[in-house]
Amino acid sequence: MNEQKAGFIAVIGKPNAGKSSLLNWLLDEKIAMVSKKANATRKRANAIVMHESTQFIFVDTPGIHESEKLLNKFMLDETLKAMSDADLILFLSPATDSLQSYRDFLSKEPKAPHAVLLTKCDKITNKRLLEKLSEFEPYQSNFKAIIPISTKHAKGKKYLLEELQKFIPEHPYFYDPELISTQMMREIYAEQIREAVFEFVSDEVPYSSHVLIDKIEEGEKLEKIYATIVVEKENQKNILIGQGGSVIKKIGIQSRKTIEKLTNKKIFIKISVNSSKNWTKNEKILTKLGYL
Ligand SMILES: Nc1nc2c(ncn2[C@@H]2O[C@H](COP(=O)(O)OP(=O)(O)OP(=O)(O)O)[C@@H](O)[C@H]2O)c(=O)[nH]1
Ligand SMILES: [Mg+2]
Repeated sequence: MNEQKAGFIAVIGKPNAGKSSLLNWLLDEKIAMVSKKANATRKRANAIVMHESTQFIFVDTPGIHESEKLLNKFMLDETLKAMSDADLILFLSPATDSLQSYRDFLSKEPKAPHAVLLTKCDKITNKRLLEKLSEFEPYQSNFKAIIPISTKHAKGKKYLLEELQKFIPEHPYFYDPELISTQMMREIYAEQIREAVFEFVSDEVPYSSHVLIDKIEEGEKLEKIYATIVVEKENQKNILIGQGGSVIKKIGIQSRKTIEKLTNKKIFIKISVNSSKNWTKNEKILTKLGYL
């Protein structure tokens, strides 16, 4: 038998680059929330992926961006921590974007070696892909590898893992190889509800929302989830509930469906909405909610 290898890969890139989609794609499971809107991910989350005798721990991070809000500072901090703990940094650059975010990343002088993952390659032609690869050529002394992918297709996963395997050190497995994530189920449930909030509510409301899982009741046939969405203002609460409860109903239905798929169980969800004044700027509340 081959020696066991195990290591951490930090998944980095600007908001909307496709980081959370990559984790879900690698696992064939939807554990991380994905949204068309930027800045969806708040906390580090991970996906444990086994390939031959290698255990990869992919660490999802919030997109790199600068802002004054305390919550956003926390998000940046999460990303920097993941980068410094990694054996390899995977820098995600959408094939449709310019190289500016990559240059910004290089200017931060990352401590660990990195590979570039060109994401969303289904959106461009082969000709454009070749041009894109040549745009990266001047930087080839900086990166260890450059790999084009698309999470819209199943193919490419094995090739990616084989390439990444080269950068993982010999080390006994960190986790039971049966595990797919070290996140608790309640965190994963909260993420699915947050994803639905991003889908059905616009403007600042999703960014002002935090989901608390108050209680989970596990029955033999049915699992009951009781959650609260905390927003910053009374009017945001009204938007989230919607006329006659229409919006919160949609959020409930969609998150129930995704959680049912994930758990293969029948799910009942009850979501309440509360407002807590300016929680994204309040140190005490951020601490209570587990961000600080
Ligand atoms: N066409 C296409 N779209 C993709 C691909 N990967 C991700 N997307 C879309 O890009 C958007 C952003 O994806 P996310 O995975 O949420 O991006 P992220 O980098 O985690 O974003 P933040 O958490 O906000 O930093 C979503 O609408 C995805 O469906 C891909 O390979 N092809
Ligand atoms: Mg994300």
